[in-house]
Amino acid sequence: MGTDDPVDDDLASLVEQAAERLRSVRRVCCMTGAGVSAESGVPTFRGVGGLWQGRRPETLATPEAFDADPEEVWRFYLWRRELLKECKPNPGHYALADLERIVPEFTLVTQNVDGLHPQAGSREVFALHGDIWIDRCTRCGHEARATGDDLTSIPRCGACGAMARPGVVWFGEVLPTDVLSGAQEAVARCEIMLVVGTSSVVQPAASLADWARANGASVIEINPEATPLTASADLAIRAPSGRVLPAIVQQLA
Ligand code: BJW
Ligand code: ZN
Repeated sequence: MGTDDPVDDDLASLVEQAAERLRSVRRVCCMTGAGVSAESGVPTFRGVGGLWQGRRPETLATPEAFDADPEEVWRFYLWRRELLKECKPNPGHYALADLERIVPEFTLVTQNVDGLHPQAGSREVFALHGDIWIDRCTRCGHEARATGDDLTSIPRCGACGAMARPGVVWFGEVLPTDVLSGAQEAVARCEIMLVVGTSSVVQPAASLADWARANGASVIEINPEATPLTASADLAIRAPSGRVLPAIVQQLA
């Protein structure tokens, strides 16, 4: 990967270091955040472009906001479904699906609700914050997968007719127990934890990397920006995941 550009050469050296570390272990866990889908055109939550009509997503992604104004919250989610219909997995998603085949024990944990990891071919995915394409009944809990054909009306339950809500985890809500415990198990067992495209501020996801380190794993962060995790990471690669992950896979294949 050597080039005439010193920046590219630095990146190439970091990629080689990451590949070298990955080559020497059997158990790898990767946690992704919104940044891994940024190169697919999916807006991130925080930072530039992370706003929705002047409101921070955090003020809409709560049970209180939904109780106060379900139409407003549904407009936000229907708009995002509309946007996602046009988005496809990017080389970063595909590289993680490849890693699952290359690494003897590989677990993917994602905070993303966009479904792009399974679409790229990742098979075992612990989706900590749910799935934006699920409609869950507010009365009986019945769940149905949205087709995306009608993105103008508020979905209603096919079983009892009550209003549905998006099948995602909002602030103040508990993460699905089986998903979180599956992720925690993989984090505790892994020898390397990759943390890709997350600002590492939302709990409990943000603590998983600390837990991996406490259990003896090394942490590799891939993110163009520094985060609260960067200082404690064993290796931090400051570049887009759609560029870095395929380069790592290329070294391993
Ligand atoms: C690139 C890139 C490129 C750009 N390549 N990278 C302990 C302490 C303090 C508070 C709490 C605590 N424990 C719990 C809380 C409360 C709360 C919390 O964490 N608050 C903090 C924000 C202060 N957590 C919760 O409420 C959680 N529930 C819980 O813990 O239950 C028990 C409990 C409840 C209450 C009190 C105590 C315990 C639930 C959290 C649910 C989060 N839900 C959301 C919305 C999901 C639905 C939806 O999509 O609408 O999940 S919020 C939003 O943030 C979404 C994301 O999954 C999550 C994380 O965001 P992410 O992925 O990191 O995205 P960004 O935008 O922040 O960052 C993108 C990154 O990508 C950036 O760094 C870029 O640089 C980078 N990037 N381009 C690579 N090309
Ligand atoms: Zn129902």
